Amino acid sequence: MSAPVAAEPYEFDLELAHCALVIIDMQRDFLEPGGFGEMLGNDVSQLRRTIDPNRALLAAWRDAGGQVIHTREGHRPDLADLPPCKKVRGRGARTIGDAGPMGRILVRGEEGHDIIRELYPRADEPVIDKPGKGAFFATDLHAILQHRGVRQLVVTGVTTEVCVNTTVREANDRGYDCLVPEDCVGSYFPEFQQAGLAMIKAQGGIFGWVTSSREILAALGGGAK
Ligand code: TIU
Repeated sequence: MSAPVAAEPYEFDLELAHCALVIIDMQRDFLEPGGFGEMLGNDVSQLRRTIDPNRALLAAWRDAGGQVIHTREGHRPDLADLPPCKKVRGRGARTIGDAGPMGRILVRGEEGHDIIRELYPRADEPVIDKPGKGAFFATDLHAILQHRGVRQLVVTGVTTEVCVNTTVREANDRGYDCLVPEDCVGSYFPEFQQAGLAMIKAQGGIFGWVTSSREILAALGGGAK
């Protein structure tokens, strides 16, 4: 059964039984004051405004019995999966794998790599550790979604124009319909927030649909199954 969600460029027919909420990279190093993101000079408040809407959506989605998947961007402690170009990009004094404000930067198992406590995964919710920007590259996400009969994704998290956009594009090419609630995705750069969302819904929904969490909550409240 599907429930209509008001969206752009047109209504999205949410089938909860075949839809997963995919929360992208809500990690301490990207969102918390004093983390890697802020160390690079970014304004983390631009990302932190997504925490409350994500928390409300996650709670309602769990209550409705929907599937939830979390992702984290990061690398093996031995950095064997870190492309040399990603290591040196930006010419920073400290880069991925080096000691950062919350442990080694973007290394699995370190404090800064973990998901913020407000959106912490439940034990039954898969966490996808991804070495790239997209959640499908070099991960088992597609296999997990296929085994669970998932055809649609609600994609939230950070950042809108980088890991969210890359994941939506990868998902679109693999045959998933993607719905992105604008208040649940964030960018350090307001102009990229706007452009990142505009690119998804342009040309009749070239990569997917854009909505707000309010509309998804309304569909869930209306008994989406
Ligand atoms: N998760 C994610 O978007 N990773 C990034 O590197 N984002 C930036 O905006 N740099």
